[in-house]
Amino acid sequence: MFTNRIIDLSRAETHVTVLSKPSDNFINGLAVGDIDGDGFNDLIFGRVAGGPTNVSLLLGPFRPATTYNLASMEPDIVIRDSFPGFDGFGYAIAVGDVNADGISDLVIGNPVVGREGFDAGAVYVFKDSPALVRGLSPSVAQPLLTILGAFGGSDFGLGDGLGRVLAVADVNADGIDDIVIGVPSSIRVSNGLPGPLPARHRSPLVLLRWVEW
Ligand SMILES: [Ca+2]
Ligand SMILES: [Ca+2]
Ligand SMILES: [Ca+2]
Repeated sequence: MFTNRIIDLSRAETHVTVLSKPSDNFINGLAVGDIDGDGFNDLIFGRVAGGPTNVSLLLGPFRPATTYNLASMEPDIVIRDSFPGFDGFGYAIAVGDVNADGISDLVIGNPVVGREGFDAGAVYVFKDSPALVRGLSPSVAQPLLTILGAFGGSDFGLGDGLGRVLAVADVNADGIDDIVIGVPSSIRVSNGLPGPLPARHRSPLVLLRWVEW
């Protein structure tokens, strides 16, 4: 039994390590799930790699005591935003079977997708597809569903920033995974009218359940 144990990564031996290219970076989004339905969990992560952000997948199983160095190998799958030019695709990533077909799906946020000049943000749902299962790399992936955040207007021009925070789980216990979306930048004014200061500041969590998309 571990009690108040501290692990110092500078001294610990990791089971599996994934290294970015020296010129690249991983970004916030990170998730684990069996996207291709082969029974082995896969690793999904957002990254900046010489251009707009993308979401990359390494398909399991992972060999123990192995370093996967992206300086000398490519990820199995790379997904790029279908709205190029907004550099936040993969800021948040979650995995779950949201359409109840038995295979995990990918839910990806891009909080800087703009609408009329404001960071409204968007959340995409990518169904397991033949392209994903075969490990192809669609340069522009077509999501099964796109959820757009609200833009500025009476929200003081901030936009919702949808896609910064995500979770997928069966919240309402109907056996189907639901999508939970945080809206961190949402600012509303009282009675819906613009004013000099927000009368209240709400950061809602939104729950979406599957409805035959
Ligand atoms: Ca897998
Ligand atoms: Ca599914
Ligand atoms: Ca549910």
